[in-house]
Amino acid sequence: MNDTICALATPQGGAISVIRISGEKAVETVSAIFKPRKGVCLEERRSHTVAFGDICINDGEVLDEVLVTVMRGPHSYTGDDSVEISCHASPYITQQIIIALLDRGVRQAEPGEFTMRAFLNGKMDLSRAEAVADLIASTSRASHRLAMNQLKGGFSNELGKLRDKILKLTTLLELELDFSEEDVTFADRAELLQICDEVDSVISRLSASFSVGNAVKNGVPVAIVGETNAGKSTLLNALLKEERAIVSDISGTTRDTIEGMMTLRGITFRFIDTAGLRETDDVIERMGIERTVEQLKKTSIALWLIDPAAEYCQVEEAAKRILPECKEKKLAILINKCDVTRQERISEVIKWSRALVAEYGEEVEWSDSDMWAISARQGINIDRLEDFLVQSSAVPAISSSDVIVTNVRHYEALVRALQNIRDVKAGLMMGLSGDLVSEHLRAAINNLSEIIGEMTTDEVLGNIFANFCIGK
Ligand SMILES: Nc1nc2c(ncn2[C@@H]2O[C@H](COP(=O)(O)OP(=O)(O)OP(=O)(O)O)[C@@H](O)[C@H]2O)c(=O)[nH]1
Ligand SMILES: [Mg+2]
Repeated sequence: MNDTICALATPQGGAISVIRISGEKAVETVSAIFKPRKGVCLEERRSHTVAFGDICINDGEVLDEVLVTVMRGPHSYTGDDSVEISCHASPYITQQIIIALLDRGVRQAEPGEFTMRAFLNGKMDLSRAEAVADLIASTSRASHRLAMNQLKGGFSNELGKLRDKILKLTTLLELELDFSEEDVTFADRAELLQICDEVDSVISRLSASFSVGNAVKNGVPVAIVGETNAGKSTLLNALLKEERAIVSDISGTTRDTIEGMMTLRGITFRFIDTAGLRETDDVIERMGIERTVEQLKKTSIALWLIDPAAEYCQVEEAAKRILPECKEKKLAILINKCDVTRQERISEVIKWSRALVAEYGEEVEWSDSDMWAISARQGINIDRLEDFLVQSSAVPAISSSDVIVTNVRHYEALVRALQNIRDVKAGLMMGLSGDLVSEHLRAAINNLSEIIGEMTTDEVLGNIFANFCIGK
């Protein structure tokens, strides 16, 4: 049986709170504690109407004046009868209303349970349900667009078309199987191969879009690296425009990685400030330095900060650790503290750095114009850095019809489907029999079905919805 659930759907603070109730007994339970000021009781009201009245608990004591919205299933978000109570946002009031509901047999909802019910009731497929969480978490125009496109079903439609194509392949092959006794080859294998190629190219495009989708959703990772005291934490704070990391003139101030997100011209970046690189006997600092190198591996853009007051050997030491990890990454070399450094010295450090990149920076995406002097503390030439970041992010502008994969779960299923389609192609080309080939076709269909949730286990569903907020 579908029991009735409730949750506070709005955060603490603000003027109004919304309590959501959904399930078979939603209307009658709220009706038991709600007295409309005018008109008939809640049970007799039409769907999708709002009633004004009082919440009365403990023998008729008026707790609050509220608005109650009734949405009857199946035309509600969850597909079940649903009620929303908009009350004043006092923690006492919301708590008392929820206690009154629980006393009448309603259960507190799990995170994402309303959306899970919408999925189980067939109101939306799984990839659209996941888009709801992305929409709530969206922080930029691009991440909002991606979530909205997915919610509107763009991705689901594309998957539907793919499945139809694969099903067509299966049918053609099965036809061949049915008549195999008579030694007739119905399916023209050239035609089958062509359909395979079409499917391959669509899945390839979708899975390749994940790198963009992931960057939009989670931010383009940018590591800030360099020797100790170069001013990395100062730069992080300057970029984020807040005092996120501790800055001091003591070498080795930052020991762990510190992250901060910010959006520049519609693109979200995730900046990672790291422990300064130097030889050290300090165990904790050494662990921090190992993390720096690990972080560098995971990012697509690196900012190497150099303190022009450093000795050549210190800069070379940092170069040896940083540059080999920057293969195929965009790199900017920033000569910091230009506010207190003579121009001749800056020119000298620029000359060293150029030579060091030539020596240790094989395959690094870097050109001479990707090196300039800044002052992290005074904010000098930070705008040039912002230009560099936006140009290097490789995140294209996203239109409202683009289908881009943003979810690891979808990406992994697509990669598996692609492998199966490639196995089908190989089988067809080797002239394998239809039944051997169709096994991979069925597997590919299953992979796509996992994404929209036609084939999922309770465990998978539990994991997905556990990441939602309570009340959604
Ligand atoms: N004059 C000047 N000083 C700066 C500038 N940037 C940073 N500093 C100073 O340099 C010192 C070190 O700065 P941090 O930002 O802590 O350096 P860091 O690279 O994070 O150092 P570690 O965490 O120890 O690796 C501090 O005293 C900063 O105020 C700058 O642009 N100009
Ligand atoms: Mg620091």
